[in-house]
Amino acid sequence: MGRFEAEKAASRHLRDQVLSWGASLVGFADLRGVAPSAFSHWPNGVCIAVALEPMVMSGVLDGPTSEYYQEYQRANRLLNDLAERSADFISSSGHRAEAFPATIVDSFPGEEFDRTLSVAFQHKTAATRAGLGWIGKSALLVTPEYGPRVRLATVFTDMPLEAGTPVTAGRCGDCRACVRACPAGAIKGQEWRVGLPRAELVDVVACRAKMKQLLLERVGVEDAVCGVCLAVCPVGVR
Ligand code: B12
Repeated sequence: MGRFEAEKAASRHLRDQVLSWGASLVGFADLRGVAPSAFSHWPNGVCIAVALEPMVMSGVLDGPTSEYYQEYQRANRLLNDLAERSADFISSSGHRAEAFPATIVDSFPGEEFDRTLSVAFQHKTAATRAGLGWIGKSALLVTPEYGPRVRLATVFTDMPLEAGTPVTAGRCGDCRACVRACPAGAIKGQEWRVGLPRAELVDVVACRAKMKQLLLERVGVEDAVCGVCLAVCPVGVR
């Protein structure tokens, strides 16, 4: 078997494993020149997506519900487990790997996070590089299969993998469903392309403030979770 055939077979094997453990979508990203310096020694990323329950999401059309808040936590737990298992699986095949979890609330540098509303690596970058979907007007990853109703995690690795075809522009067209529905009025309505600053898509400060208010009012929990822009997207609705 030649190098490319071996890479292809190993990629297929890894994807099948992670899907069999409960992932909804698995893609491989060439991250060279894209990952920030703290991760630039990793050439590749495995992007793992877990789809959110359609029944739960259909209840989120005008704000967060306690069912959605539980679903959000379930997806995070499953993703963090899948990312760890994938890293272990890759390591056992003789390569190096590091899981970057779905949400890393405990290790967020509090004040710096409050100021930037950014973390060290964006899962959506790995996802578009893996070809799993595009960035919507909502600034969310939109997959053809599930729309934006997926949560994500990434595994960095030096394992040679067959990378997907990068997606570099949005495909929302005339649709403005998320722009109209956002309870914070935070989504500006721009079509995404690689390099477009986040601020041109979404007012993240307004989004976070509204999410906190709505979750407290409707669910009685102090956190920042909403989900309306996920729920109203028409892509991938079955
Ligand atoms: C901080 C944060 C927030 C902040 C800021 C949001 C934001 N857009 O940055 C606040 C609190 C407002 C927030 C809100 C929400 N969040 Co949030 N959040 C994060 C977190 C922890 C870090 C994001 C970050 O660093 N942002 C910095 C900016 C610069 O990047 P970005 O917008 O995330 O991504 C940009 C790049 O990836 C770039 N990009 C894409 N492809 C490429 C390719 C190349 C080559 C380059 C250079 C760039 C590039 O385009 C993106 C669009 O701006 C991520 C988890 C993670 N580690 O990724 C979750 C995450 C983005 N959130 C998520 C979700 C679902 C939400 C909410 C719906 C809340 C909820 N759970 O109900 C809302 C939606 C807000 C919105 N419409 O953007 C999901 C998104 C899933 C998806 N389908 O895309 C993530 C990925 C969590 C997860 N593990 O799944 N969030």
